[in-house]
Amino acid sequence: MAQMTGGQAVVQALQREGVECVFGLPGVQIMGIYDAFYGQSDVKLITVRHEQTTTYMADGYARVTGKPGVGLVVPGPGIQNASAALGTAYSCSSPVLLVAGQIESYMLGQDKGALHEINDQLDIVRPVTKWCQRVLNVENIPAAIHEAMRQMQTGRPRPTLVEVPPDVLATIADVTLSTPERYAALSPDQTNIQRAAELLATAQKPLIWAGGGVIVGDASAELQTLAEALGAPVATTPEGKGAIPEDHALALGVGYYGHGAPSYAAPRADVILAVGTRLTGQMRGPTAPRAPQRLIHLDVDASVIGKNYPADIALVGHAKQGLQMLLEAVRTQKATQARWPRQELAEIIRDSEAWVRQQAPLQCEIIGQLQQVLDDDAVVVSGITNVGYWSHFALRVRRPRTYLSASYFATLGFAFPTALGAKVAAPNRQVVSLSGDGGFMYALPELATAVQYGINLVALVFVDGAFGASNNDQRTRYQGRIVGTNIHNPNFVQVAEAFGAKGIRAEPDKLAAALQEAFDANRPTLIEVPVPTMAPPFQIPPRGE
Ligand SMILES: Cc1ncc(C[n+]2csc(CCOP(=O)(O)OP(=O)(O)O)c2C)c(N)n1
Ligand SMILES: [Mg+2]
Repeated sequence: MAQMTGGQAVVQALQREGVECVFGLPGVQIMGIYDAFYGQSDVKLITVRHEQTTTYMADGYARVTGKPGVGLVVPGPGIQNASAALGTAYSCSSPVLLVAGQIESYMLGQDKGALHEINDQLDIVRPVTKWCQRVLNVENIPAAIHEAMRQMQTGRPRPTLVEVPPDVLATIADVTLSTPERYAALSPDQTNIQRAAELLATAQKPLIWAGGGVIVGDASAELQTLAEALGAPVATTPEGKGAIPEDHALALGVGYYGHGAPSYAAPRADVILAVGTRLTGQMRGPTAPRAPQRLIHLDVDASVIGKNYPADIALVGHAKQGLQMLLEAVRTQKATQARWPRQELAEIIRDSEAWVRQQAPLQCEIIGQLQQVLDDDAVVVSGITNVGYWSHFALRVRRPRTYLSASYFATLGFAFPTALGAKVAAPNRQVVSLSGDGGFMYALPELATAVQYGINLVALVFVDGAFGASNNDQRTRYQGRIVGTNIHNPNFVQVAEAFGAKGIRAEPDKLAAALQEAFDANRPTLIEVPVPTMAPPFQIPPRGE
């Protein structure tokens, strides 16, 4: 027990739980927390230029490290500004704790229009958090932060929020810090594992769909071993990209909106094992599971099983434990010998690559240039931009936690600020964000943050003078009636330089050299790449539709 202010209790509790860095933006109600960062070096404070970035950075940090990321914002508009990023973290099952201010506790619930007041503020974050709580006593601050950590490290990790009024932050009390814990994983029911193993072992053509849950659950090694034991090809969702090295003979790559090698392989499978994926309803056309295919669904979140597609066998548990148990059970079975001939898989991949090259030649050129200079452990944040979508298919990713997408939230503007957080987590690795000219502008002022804190990432900005996906939609679905989708741009190279960052302009076929120059400079760098407006894969109908 020690005497401290509420603000100090927040920072000390975070430190106890292993938090090394907080991404914040100050304001009167949270100055008690800001003050507690003064004169200590255990927890680093990075101040950004818009609240969305606090939470995007916390998310990028969390996804690269696997540890919770923490943001800090004022109430009302602060929380609202952060909420698109909170929703992104929610859709990506990312452990992000947002610490938020409140109005004075004696003003709560009266809707008198206090500074930054939103009456019942927690109600607006409930749909995008797993758990949220108001703390009204200094003594309860460590327990609330501990519970947030527990929520994010058990079951399906999703964002949490703790709010503390300023008078509570200012109060001095005897505070006992909580002891950090390691939490047990959830194992699926052994009887169901046995049934699943029998089904898999007798399958002619088993296929595995690996989603973000494999990566979040650090189950890549188990996934690969089971795939090898079964001779089962592995399809991934964009969120699961990197769950198996994409140069592995059993790796099919990403299936997305009915495209990619999984769209050729999935219809031929007789038994599908889905792991850590909700099997999105966006699995259009040939990628969607359908009868008489048998579906085994393993997920730590029981509510996603059977939500989009009915499951024959439900396995509720963590991916790592579930896959390990399946492997042990499969090894006791007499496995069917004739599985996917290597030749068949090689042909599927060849056909799929040919389709991608034919549909998206310039995007493939750009992604090929990237691939030339990216290390295996480079982190790529794939934004809501044309090259971002095509990189789901065309970029070879070899490690988990190195390819970050926005999942079903598809949050325009997330790539650059999320990459800033990724670079804080991995300062000695290459970190690259892929943004369009529309999306990059959402967080453009954070170039200042990158320069101020020496966050030496590379931001690629694809400049087509348009909200390209919407513009292409008008060209194709609305008979070329272009309205409100062209955009005026600054000279991005000059903008970068005005911020004190490095700016480079590179044609698509010169991108590798520009990227190398950026990595060698080891400074925050923006590379402007002129491109025409191109078709995104989700605007191309899948085969057979
Ligand atoms: C927050 C949010 N607002 C709007 C959209 C809709 N949207 C999806 S893609 C897109 C255009 C993006 O333009 P740009 O960033 O320039 O990328 P491009 O498509 O041109 O490559 C828009 C407006 C979205 N996904 N998210
Ligand atoms: Mg654009």
